[in-house]
Amino acid sequence: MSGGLYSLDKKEFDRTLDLKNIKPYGDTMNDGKVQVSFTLPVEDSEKSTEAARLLAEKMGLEEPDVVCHKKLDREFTFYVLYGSLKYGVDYTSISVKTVDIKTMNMKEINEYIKENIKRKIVIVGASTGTDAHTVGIDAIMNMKGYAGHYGLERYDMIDAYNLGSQVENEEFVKKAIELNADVLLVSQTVTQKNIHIKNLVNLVEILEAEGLRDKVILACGGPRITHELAKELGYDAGFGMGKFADDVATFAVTEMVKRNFN
Ligand code: B12
Repeated sequence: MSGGLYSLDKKEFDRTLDLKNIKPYGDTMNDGKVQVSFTLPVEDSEKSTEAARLLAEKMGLEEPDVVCHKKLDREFTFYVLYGSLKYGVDYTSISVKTVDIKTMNMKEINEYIKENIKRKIVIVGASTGTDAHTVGIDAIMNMKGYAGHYGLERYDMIDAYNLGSQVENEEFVKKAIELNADVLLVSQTVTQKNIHIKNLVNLVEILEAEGLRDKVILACGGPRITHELAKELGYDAGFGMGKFADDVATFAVTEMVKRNFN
């Protein structure tokens, strides 16, 4: 009898796991159980609850249950549904481009800079364009850091300048020149209508026009940024959720040494 991931008596991995058709795990292997939530722009009624259920079926959920429907307003209702996803994916065929580094801690990074670059480095960061989200760039740069990882302002061997949010690309580049930046960090949170792509590309174009692109390490980050996307857009690296100051600092300093920035 199989009781989920491990059978109770043998503590053995569930052999019914099929990596070629991997499905969400709820209670037992391959049950495909997921929870979805969304809002419909209609009143809370039996009819709209049925609409939510039918939508879940169209998403590929078998036997969906509407477990919560809550009126948000006269004409908006919020739903939570559970169901079993029909689809799986071939896990063995997936390959993802990632930043290939072994992250050092703050102390190691400071030592690395002292030994290999032999001077303080300058990092300038901002949330650019119309983007008003500051929490991401603050998490990376602020002295106190985020989730137990000190921000770049705390590093002895780094002069970190956080320009804040809604910084125009032209202004960002002007400041980078003024501060003689080695590393530029861009945070982008809003991706509506692909605004992040236009904005990120625009920055690369300005840097190229100024003849600066090869003279700086350029990295971006945000909840919807991947390393692959960043590379495609002309950045040296991209960092998403769950990445911290030590990740980007490790990348930046090792890249500086690789590219003889000292
Ligand atoms: C707080 C917040 C706001 C606040 C921001 C206040 C502030 N001072 O930052 C306010 C209310 C202003 C706001 C406004 C808006 N917001 Co808002 N907001 C959020 C919210 C709730 C949290 C974002 C956050 O702080 N996350 C915490 C940080 C720590 O996470 P993070 O940014 O991902 O950062 C981590 C990594 O991504 C990475 N990282 C981030 N940047 C960088 C940079 C570098 C260089 C590196 C290395 C790493 C890195 O490191 C961090 C730590 O791991 C999210 C929803 C959510 N729950 O995520 C919506 C959300 C981001 N907002 C959203 C939207 C749509 C808006 C508005 C357009 C709403 C509106 N219609 O007006 C406006 C846009 C305003 C503007 N011009 O930018 C959407 C974005 C959807 C999209 N993909 O485009 C979200 C996802 C909400 C949603 N589900 O719809 N928002």
